[in-house]
Amino acid sequence: MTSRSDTIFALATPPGKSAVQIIRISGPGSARALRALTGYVPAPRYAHYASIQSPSGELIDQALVLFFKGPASATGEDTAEIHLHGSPVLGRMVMEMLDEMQHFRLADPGEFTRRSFFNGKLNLDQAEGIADIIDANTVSQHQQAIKQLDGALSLKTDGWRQSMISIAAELAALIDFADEDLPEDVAQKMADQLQALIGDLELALTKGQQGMIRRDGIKIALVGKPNAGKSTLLNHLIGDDRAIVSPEAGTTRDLVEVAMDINGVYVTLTDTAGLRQDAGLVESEGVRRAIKAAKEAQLVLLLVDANDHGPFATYQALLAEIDVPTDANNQRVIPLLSKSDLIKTQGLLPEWPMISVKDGQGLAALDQLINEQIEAILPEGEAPVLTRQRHMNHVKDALGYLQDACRHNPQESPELMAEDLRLAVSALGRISGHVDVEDLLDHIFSSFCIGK
Ligand SMILES: Nc1nc2c(ncn2[C@@H]2O[C@H](COP(=O)(O)OP(=O)(O)OP(=O)(O)O)[C@@H](O)[C@H]2O)c(=O)[nH]1
Ligand SMILES: [Mg+2]
Repeated sequence: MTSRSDTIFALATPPGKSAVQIIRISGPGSARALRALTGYVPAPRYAHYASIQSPSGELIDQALVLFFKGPASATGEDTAEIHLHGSPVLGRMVMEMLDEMQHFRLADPGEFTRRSFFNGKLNLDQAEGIADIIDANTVSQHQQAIKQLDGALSLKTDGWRQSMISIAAELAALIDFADEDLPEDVAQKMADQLQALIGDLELALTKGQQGMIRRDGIKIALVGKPNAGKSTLLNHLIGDDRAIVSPEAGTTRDLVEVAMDINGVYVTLTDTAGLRQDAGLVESEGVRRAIKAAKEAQLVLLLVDANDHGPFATYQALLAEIDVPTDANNQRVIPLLSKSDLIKTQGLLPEWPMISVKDGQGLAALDQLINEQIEAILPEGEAPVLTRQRHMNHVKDALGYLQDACRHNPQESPELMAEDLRLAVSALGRISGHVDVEDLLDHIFSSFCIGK
């Protein structure tokens, strides 16, 4: 049974040997724990050098201990930190001592942050920001996450909510004075305000696609017929011998995924099985996965062997097979003529980049092309505030209600319009956790690890 009145503890640093490890404690027993371990409770917010002793009085470690009196703490409760030397056995000994104490237990994943939320220290979107900061692999992911922790998303959605609430307040006045003559432009003014809000939400949704891509990383898939040189190119791009290369057609069967940091953007490169119709059972599964990877990628590098008899027809056939729209906003296909060292006539198809991993032709240009594409998918500028599908879903819901609200005439049926606005406000409130949040909590906090 987990209860919010329990005192929880967990290792806040990664397991394993290190210079220092930190055990965090939160709950009403925090002061009691420090007294049991060190013999006293240090003054709040001051670091104290203390001897940690076992229940039988043996010295276990010399440690730094801190006490924070709630509500002035990260979780809003009494909390404590014990900075021990980084020995796993020592960490276990102290945690076992804590576990022996009454109403103490190991924290569930994300439980510290969950308590911060319940005690009003964080909004839900800020809690997600913490998870994203810890998970960030690149500078741009970090920048987006710190903005969210700083409350950029709550600020935006609160602004929208306030605008909707003020329109709803005007509608309430219309309901109260239904029989009186109102200025003619009232309905028009409201329609304009609603349209402006709808425009804002639509723009945020469009930019939110970029926010999600920045958070999850840009996916680049290498696709082509067997033997086109995909694995060779992957190995070159990552500077490592990751994928098997051989003259045999059908070498790559499974997806080979490699994560990279390209100019601060998190990018996953995926090498795929060569596409062909007459593949055997295992290879067909590889082909199925290759097509799926191509559909999920924002950028597809479509390799056609420069020796191919009809490169353009091959390109068309491959395009048809992966069935990826070439003109979609966040999805692009770039044809590449590979193994250009093998053909004598250059400029076969002047508009297609020619590359040869063997003699290096076109590789610098390809790097530049990939950089340009990444910039096109994630343009510089103000970072988007919506970064997760969850945010997008709530904003889409709110948008739907606003569109419904627009269909009513505020003078004829102000109450119906007000109801749609209430629903829109409530949908947006779910982003920061202002309303009806219980059902969302498990989902959000379950992705945290223990000690957060
Ligand atoms: N001359 C030349 N040969 C290349 C080049 N790139 C790859 N090759 C050769 O082409 C053959 C196939 O290369 P891979 O990289 O295995 O091709 P693939 O597209 O991954 O093939 P599958 O995994 O079977 O679909 C190998 O023998 C490579 O050495 C190149 O730029 N020039
Ligand atoms: Mg291969």
